[in-house]
Amino acid sequence: WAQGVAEPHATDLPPAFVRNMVRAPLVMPAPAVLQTSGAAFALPQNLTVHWDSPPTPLLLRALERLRMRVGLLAGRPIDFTQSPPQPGGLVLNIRTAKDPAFPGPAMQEGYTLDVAPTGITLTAQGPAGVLHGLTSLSQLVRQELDGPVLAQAHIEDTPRFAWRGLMLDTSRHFMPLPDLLRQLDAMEMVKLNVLHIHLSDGAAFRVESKVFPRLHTIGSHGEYYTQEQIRQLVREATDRGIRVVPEFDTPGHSYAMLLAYPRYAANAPLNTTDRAEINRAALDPTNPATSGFVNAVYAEMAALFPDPVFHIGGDEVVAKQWAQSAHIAAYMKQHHVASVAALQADYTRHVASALRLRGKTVMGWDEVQEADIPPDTIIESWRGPAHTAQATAAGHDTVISGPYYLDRLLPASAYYTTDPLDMRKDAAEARAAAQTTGPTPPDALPPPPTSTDKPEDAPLPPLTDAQKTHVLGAETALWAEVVSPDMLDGRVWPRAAALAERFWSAPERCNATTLYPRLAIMADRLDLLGLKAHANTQRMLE
Ligand code: TNX
Repeated sequence: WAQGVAEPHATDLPPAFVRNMVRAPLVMPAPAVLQTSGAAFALPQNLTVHWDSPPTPLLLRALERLRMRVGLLAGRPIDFTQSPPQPGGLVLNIRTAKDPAFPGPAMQEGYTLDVAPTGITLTAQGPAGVLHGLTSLSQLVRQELDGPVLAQAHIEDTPRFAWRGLMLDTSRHFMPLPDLLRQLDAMEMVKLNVLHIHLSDGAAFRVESKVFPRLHTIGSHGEYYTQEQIRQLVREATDRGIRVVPEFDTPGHSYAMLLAYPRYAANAPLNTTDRAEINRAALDPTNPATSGFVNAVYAEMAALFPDPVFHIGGDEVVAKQWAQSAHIAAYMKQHHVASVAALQADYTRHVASALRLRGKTVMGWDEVQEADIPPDTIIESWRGPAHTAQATAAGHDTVISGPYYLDRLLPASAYYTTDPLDMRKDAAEARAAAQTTGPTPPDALPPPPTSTDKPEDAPLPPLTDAQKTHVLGAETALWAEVVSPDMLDGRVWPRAAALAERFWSAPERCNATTLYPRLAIMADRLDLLGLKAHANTQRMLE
């Protein structure tokens, strides 16, 4: 919005249209199938819950969250009774299978939900499907003048992408644990299932280390998560079906680690306050002790996070940092290392194989694919579709984040209209196209390039079906150079709700025309969960 893009304003829409929209059940992200007659029935004071097989403690906690949320959305408390049903009372039947892959890359998330005055039935493929079904059920509650009602509906639902992430940068600004926990509640509400947490960068290293305590005593400026807090974060995320993928960025973006342990630095001195310098400092990959140090740091950190995926960063190694260092240049010559990229590849292979022995799948920003790396490395594409094309063609599983950087301050619709599989350059091109040709319908391709377009901006050929199978999904990212914790909710929400729909729903289920009124309602719901999702909605709509 900073660029002042013209957007339809919610209040520009016909009032009847908005009213109808609000009266129709709003489940966001849009389910694959939602059938409704528009009818609704009074929400009872008491709901009897019947499980077809004994629920795990995790599912019982999910049910209690549902009870709390329904109470908030309904404006009055509701009681749940475990079976046997009371005569005449409404019964919520929950059927689910066990899913040993929960929570994780292969968890089963599908569910069906039937809501009628004669009873509610939720049938889920596994625990993740139960969580999603309960969330959808809560979104069928609304307040009418004569009391809260439940919309009658039949829902069949399953996500388009298995990886629907939110990346938060806790290095540039520390985000205290309660701020993160609030994001988990909001993520559950919109079915985002991966919290990618950027825990180390030039600015700070944010996790307590028992092996290398200077990492947090020196490297965090006193603001870090204790290991117990990390366990709590993972527990709360797991409860909500959310995976936590940690990132500790090396060999670039490592000033904070080097401040603590300067002997592994490529360049001295390390006494700057210049932000660009802090961003540039890199590890010395030619010091034989460096990868041992990193392996030990990674081993300690990897043990804190049960998810199989561990993100090693790998972005923006500034060639000069290494090439200008006399001893690194001499090493490269002596060992016939042809380029800085090849040097980084050697380093990546080293730390990746150590992580692999610990059962981890390694993930890195798209720079890590500039040389030979193991095929099971997951690539996070942030520099544009060419990198997505390259990674998927090489058989790497890929997560797309470049078009979804929230710190670029684009309006919600500019992010929303960019499909992860669209091979246009990014949301900026989508906006430019919208400005020259009128509003871009969802999923429209950009106009053909004109002669003034730079060649690198030209649309790329679409991904082949084989390449598409390697796109795990996408994530929206908030870099926090200029985002303090008090600004967090307003920067992320409700725009991340729009992207959650883009990542969950099939393109034909995404509707840009109704996006803003729907986001306004979602922001209301998120505020009920304790967020400040409305902090920026006015600006978002401008
Ligand atoms: C580039 S995106 C970075 C981050 C910055 C971001 C925004 C990426 C992998 N690296 O270190 O925070 O730009 O300034």
